[in-house]
Amino acid sequence: MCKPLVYMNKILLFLLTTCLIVSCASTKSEKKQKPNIVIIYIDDLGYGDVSCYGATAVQTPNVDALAKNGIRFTDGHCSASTCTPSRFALLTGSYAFRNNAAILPGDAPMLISSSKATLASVLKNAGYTTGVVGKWHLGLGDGKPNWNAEIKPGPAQIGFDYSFLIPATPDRVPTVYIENQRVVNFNSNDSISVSYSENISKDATGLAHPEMLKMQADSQHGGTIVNGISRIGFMKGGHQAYWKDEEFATVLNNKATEFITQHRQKPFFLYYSMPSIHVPRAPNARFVGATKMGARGDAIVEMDWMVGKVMEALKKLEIEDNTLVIFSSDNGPVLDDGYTDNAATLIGNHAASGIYKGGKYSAYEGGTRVPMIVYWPNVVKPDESNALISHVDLLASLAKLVGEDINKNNATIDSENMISVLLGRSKEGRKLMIEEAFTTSLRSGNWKYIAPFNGKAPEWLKNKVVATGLQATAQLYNLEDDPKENHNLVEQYPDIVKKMATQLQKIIEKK
Ligand code: NG6
Ligand code: CA
Repeated sequence: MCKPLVYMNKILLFLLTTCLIVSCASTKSEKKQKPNIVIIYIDDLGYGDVSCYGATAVQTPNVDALAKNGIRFTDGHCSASTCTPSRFALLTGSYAFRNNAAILPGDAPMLISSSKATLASVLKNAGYTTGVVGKWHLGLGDGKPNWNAEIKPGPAQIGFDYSFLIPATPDRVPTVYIENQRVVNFNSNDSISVSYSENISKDATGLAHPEMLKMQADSQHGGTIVNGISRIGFMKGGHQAYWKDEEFATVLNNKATEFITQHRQKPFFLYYSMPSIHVPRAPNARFVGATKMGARGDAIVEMDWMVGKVMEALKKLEIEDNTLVIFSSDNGPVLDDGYTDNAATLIGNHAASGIYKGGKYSAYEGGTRVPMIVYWPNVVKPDESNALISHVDLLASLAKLVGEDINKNNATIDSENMISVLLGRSKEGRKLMIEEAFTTSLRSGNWKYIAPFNGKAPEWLKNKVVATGLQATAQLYNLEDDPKENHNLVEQYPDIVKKMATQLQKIIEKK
């Protein structure tokens, strides 16, 4: 062979080998680059409750830092204006009405079937170690859970490798933590039973002994007293396992940061579901008096501290750059939610829903439009986005991010892949989006159609239905001119009403 040809061959061989090495290395590093994912889900935090969304009576520097260096969404929504439906949608990518999901009592069976794809199972399939810390409120066990044994099905059956839970809500029994399906500090000589229909315990109740209470409560919250606070429901036994509400921040943050530390070497997914600022609001003494708004304001400051500590842990472990953090809330704000903690009397000028009307339970924007921030240093550029987006979209979006094909295993029909919106590469959000309250609303651009309310709401909400936007006849608002939803345009735009009612019905009937 002539010399130049041999030479050429050698060069070719060299180039080929280099290409191979480089491509192997890049697949390897791409694999390594699968980001950790942390969803920080706050309970009952309103659009206007943090300073990066306009609050001045309370400062939230840690949340603000996420917003300043990430994307601050201005039309980001939880799926529903109450907790269980919202969380069902967040985890399964399906609207809650498909499963008749409503606010659950603390002894409800597990709501999500283990055959359904969830954020946890999808990310687990993609090689993630998955964990949930904090408020669950999606039911546990089948039938009435046995709190004295392994409690399943639960998070483990829908893809979570690790769980440390407040089983329902801070105001509902059982008032114990559950770690990996077992009650923490369980004492077999003091077995636990729970009832939502009758008092099965000899322990004092708030209704009978208001003098024993740290804060007074309404009659629904007048059940068993735990830690000086009466709860919804009755509980017998489990005294050694009782939580102390004032310790939530530290206990849960320790669990969350332990999980992060333990799994820092491989991609992990943490669903950190903080119980703040849900009632009963009992922030730690360190935060009492942090604002002039009483317990609700102080609980916001405590929540911000919790966020700061999680971020500090990621920084210390040098994994912050490879972690996608999504911060949001499960429903809009509420002031009086059953306890006398002066949230309403001390509110001053603070607008918990920002400029929006309504809050928790409401069909108006304040019900589901919540702070939503996406933070991922060096990947997500600081920006603001007015794209219309719902938490129901996180399943399809995060699946796409980690290269999972959710359509192959029991796909979701509601979740839309919005990953480029989440990462700030596009501002084109959803064309149509449902907001759930005790009725359903449809957003299409700035138009909002609220379907007539069929009268199905809990007894205790009955005197608030008008305030929560639940009306017997349809409503139509143009949020561009009327973000506060004050002018019902049903009469002026019958064609739009008809069109949107049909679109909504079509989505509802989708199979
Ligand atoms: C309601 C409770 C309320 C709160 C809510 C759940 C009454 C009168 N009110 O039933 O205090 O616990 O349920 O909140 O019982 S959520 O954020 O978990 O949806
Ligand atoms: Ca909530």
